[in-house]
Amino acid sequence: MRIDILTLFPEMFESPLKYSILKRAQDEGIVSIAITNIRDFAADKYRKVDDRPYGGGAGMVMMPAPLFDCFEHVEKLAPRRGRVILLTPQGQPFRQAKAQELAQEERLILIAGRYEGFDERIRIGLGAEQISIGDYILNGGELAAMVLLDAVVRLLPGALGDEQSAQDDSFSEGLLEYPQYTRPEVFRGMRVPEILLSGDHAKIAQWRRQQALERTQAWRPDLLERSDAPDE
Ligand code: 6GU
Repeated sequence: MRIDILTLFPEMFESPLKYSILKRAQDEGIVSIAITNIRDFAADKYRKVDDRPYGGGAGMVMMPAPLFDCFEHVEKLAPRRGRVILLTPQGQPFRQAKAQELAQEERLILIAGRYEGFDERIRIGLGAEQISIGDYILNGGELAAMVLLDAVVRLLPGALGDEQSAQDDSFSEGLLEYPQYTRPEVFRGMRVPEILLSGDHAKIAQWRRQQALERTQAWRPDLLERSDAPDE
């Protein structure tokens, strides 16, 4: 997969891309990630990319011209156009199902905005879909783009090394995860549940399933209302 990110703060992406799974996935050619600075496509000598909103009001709005020029440059860097995604609090909520859907694509173009928002003609003219990572306001779309990127790349074949682990994760089945334990058997008076030491794999699977259902009921009952939740 190729992922392009258009941003006014390319340096923000440096560290997250340098570690762990995102680093390894790039080194192994599973994903290729390219960051492009929108400001490089500003037309004037002040490198201006935002302006005051028509109709008045607080804050500044991302101008269409630098973004269109930047986009058209980036589009040509690879053969396929792929999905074009604007990160904005106005977007559809980002969930695991969307991450799985995006992981099937050959190319994504992510656009991270700043200021009060994008000139509406950016969304319309680029035919972009809009994604939000939650119902709160961030200072810009960069962290949201990184969240999306992280969630999608770990689903790409080979990215985790262990194919089972993405399958078992919370949400891949619409439930929270069962509790996990590692050594020692007793820590500060707290014992590992006996069943996990029994070696009875069928019983352990059953117990884990029950735990996952109970915790979801207790902590995230909203997940059980969803259509992808298991019937149990
Ligand atoms: Cl994608 N952008 C901003 N600025 N705030 C957000 C968001 C995105 N998702 C949730 N809050």
